[in-house]
Amino acid sequence: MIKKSIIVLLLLLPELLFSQVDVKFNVSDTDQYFEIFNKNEAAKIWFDDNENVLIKKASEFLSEDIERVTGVLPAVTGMAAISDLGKIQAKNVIIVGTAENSTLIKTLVKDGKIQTKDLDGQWERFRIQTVENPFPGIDHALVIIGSDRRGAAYGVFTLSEKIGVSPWYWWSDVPVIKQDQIFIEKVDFLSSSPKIKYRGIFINDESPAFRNWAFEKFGGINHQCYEKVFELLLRNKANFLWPSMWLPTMFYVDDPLNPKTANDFGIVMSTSHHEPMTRAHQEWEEFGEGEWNYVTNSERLKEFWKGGLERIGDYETMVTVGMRGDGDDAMSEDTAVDLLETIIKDQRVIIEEVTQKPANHTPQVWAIYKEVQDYFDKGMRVDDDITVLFSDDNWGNIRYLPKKQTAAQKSKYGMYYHFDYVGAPTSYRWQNVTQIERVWEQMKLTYEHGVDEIWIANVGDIKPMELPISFFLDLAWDPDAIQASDLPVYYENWANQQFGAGHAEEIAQLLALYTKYNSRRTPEMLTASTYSVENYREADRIVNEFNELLERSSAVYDKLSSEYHSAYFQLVHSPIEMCANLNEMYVAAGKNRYYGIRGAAATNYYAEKTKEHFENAARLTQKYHEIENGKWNHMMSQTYIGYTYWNHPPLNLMPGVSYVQLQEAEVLGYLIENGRAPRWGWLDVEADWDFSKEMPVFDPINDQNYYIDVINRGKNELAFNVESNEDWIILSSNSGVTQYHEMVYVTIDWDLAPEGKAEGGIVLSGAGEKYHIKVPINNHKIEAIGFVENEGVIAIEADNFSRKSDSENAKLTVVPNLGRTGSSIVLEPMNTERLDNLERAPFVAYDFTSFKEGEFTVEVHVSPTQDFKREGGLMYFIAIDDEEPQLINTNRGEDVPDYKYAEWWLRSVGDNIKKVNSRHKVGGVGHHTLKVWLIDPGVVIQRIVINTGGLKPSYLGPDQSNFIEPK
Ligand code: REL
Repeated sequence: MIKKSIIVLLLLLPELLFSQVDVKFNVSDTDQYFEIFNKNEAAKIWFDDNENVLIKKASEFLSEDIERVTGVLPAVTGMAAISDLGKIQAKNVIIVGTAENSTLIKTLVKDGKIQTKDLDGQWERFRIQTVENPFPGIDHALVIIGSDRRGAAYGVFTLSEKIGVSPWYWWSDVPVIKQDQIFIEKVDFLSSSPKIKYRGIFINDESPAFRNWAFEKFGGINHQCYEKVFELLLRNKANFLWPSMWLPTMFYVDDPLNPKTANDFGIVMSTSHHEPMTRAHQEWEEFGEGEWNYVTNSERLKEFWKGGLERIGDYETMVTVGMRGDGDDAMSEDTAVDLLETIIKDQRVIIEEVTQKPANHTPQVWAIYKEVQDYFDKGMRVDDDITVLFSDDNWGNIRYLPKKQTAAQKSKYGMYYHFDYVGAPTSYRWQNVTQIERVWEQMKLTYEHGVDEIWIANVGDIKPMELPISFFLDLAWDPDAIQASDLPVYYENWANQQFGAGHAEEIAQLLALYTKYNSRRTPEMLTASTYSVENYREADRIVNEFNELLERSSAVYDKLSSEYHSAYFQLVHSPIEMCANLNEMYVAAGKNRYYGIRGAAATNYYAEKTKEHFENAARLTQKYHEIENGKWNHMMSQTYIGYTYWNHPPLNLMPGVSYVQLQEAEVLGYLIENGRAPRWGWLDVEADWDFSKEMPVFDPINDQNYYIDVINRGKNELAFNVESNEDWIILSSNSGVTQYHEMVYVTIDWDLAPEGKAEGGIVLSGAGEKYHIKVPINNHKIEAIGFVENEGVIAIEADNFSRKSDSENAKLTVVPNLGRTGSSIVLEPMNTERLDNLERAPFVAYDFTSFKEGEFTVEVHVSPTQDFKREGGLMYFIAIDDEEPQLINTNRGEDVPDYKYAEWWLRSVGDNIKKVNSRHKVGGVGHHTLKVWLIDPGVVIQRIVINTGGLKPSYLGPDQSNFIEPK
């Protein structure tokens, strides 16, 4: 596709940072611009041949990227000597190099054409500058200067993105739009250094998907495979990798060219938290002797580690120090601080011996993962040059953040975060379940607590984690550049980058919503009983939401030009389609059980439905594996249905379903919305069983619509009639014929209804039976304000406050889309010390109306943030009306640490929520105000449920209550 006569200004994050570099694809007044490509002629690309090989690589990537856009491959020349220059005539050249080592660039500095002082000694900065008549015989130059080799590469890839090459062009087949001109506005742009020094990913838990894919496509997880990974990292301005290690993968052993290739790409290699001294876990199995135990086998271990250090040579490496047990386990039952201190001391001696330099000349990291936190908590510290890498709880909740350092303290900190995990309560490995909003909130918290040396995310198989990978690495470049209110824009820019501007807004919403829905409960943890079939129409709501998303996604798919289809399928449509199908399968299985124990013919229908969706799941996997002629075969092969414990099932296992034996003749039965319907309750609904023969109470403010679910209990079709005995009772239908079941909806005509409390009735008849159902109403005249009680509950999304008051030094910020249902509120700045003086604490107030008075329970739904401060818990104050505010600890009862699989933790990460309760005495029917004061950062309020006595079990809670504006 050729785009003509449109000026396209790409505004991509992090290009909010780099927006001064302004690329145009069609201009008339060409003098104002540097010409990268025009009329089949491309600028030439020069670099100094004596520079680090990454400069050559970056120059070649730029040339290939220009070819991707224009179809013409610009010539790339490595200048062996500056004297070569005189021999060349060229109109436009792009010069790529470092300030320190490029003779070309140094000559320009000497000639006073550019200056590079502000790049001296800087980390990964770059300058993009246009220069007139840079050298004799050359008219114009575009100079991309790095403060170091990676800086130069990031400058190149910034330009690549601007001309329309997405970092995901290969990994997700994002098309490159063809242009017949590329110009860049005359510019002198100087980037900042990234705020986080080492930014990277961990390819982990990569079998079967990534591993089988790599073996099929590259013959192994070898340097050809890693070239693609390293390129992806550079394009995302990352520099750091924990390589694939799932047994029996060994980065340094499997392909001796792996480390060299990493070094050529400028990627700093390291090994994961339990693989010290660069040696992959599997290596001990292969080359070690004896036990993995420092008490009994230290000499052999030292030898083994020395071998690791010897092979890294002068490649940039971050050496993992410390020791955990064999594999991802604790080293010993007790926290043996002395032993671990000795181990790290001995490892540093090995580092000095091998490198012949003081230990602090080699970057090192000590990972505080799982039980290692105990060592830190017991006071173990390491030398300042070793980065202390804290971690999340494997489920995206930061476990600990350091206290503010004094001027004399110089500790360096990092963070290890997860988008994928193998472990309790149940592994999550199949789809992206991470909301970028939670990443923003937790990593911003991390950053504002001074953790800025390393950020690394466990990304599983890389695919399908493209979106959170982009976001994590963009945020790591500059966490200050993305505020909560920018998050919707981030989605949009990302969608724009992959699929063009046309549908970016809609695609942004699809991305935001599918990740939200998946974050409610991981696909692996879904069961037939996750969402309530019985209460709040929850199960249907989940299916409807997903199917509506799928419909919207299909509409976009149809509208996008076909070149985008593959990328769109990979990045947007397929996760929606697969997860919609999966959720519908579990809801069908839930209904199978629901109708089964109520003896309805619908049982058999939902058993078949479950199977259809299960079979469809296999088809959808197949579809993914077939795109791009099988380029991504295996990538979605992780099993995900039918977990029976934390580890994945060997094969997908359909949820169990039941069938009922039906008699031939039709039989009438019914169930009432939100009503009690005990198992086997059909025995005789007219008898005095504990069974609802009464609909919930209708009132004019909530103006409810409730259903009667007419069920058939026989094989033959059931014809039924429904009649009401009052003109104010409105039925959605008066008769029907059903094989399985059919809903009849009941509403009230309030103009005709009597005042106050009254009762009408409905008669349901068919197959020789007749049932009487009561319809109670309360046509009250209460003046409602704010959120209105319905069936004993008031549910409020946190961002729908009636008033908000920020204080002088702290404010409440809405994080759009964060949470299971709506948006959330958080306290900023995130390094605020506890605000225990209420006068200084910001608050939100929610108006609501209750139809009762008495003791209410308020459930505040907060994200499962850990007590990262270790100061007794993260707290808020809460009060209704004028009562004394109560101090509530969101971490109360969390005394057993997460990694010991504490009950509180298993529940909170599984549900991705914590419901924190407080009791309140509320006097008077009518208008009240609930106030919440946030006093600790990290408390993320998602929603508030006020239970006046009617709350029923469900996963997400009732929908938000009706809201009445104050007059
Ligand atoms: O998520 C993690 O960090 C761990 O599950 C893994 O690093 C773990 O060590 C596993 O791959 C071990 O084989």
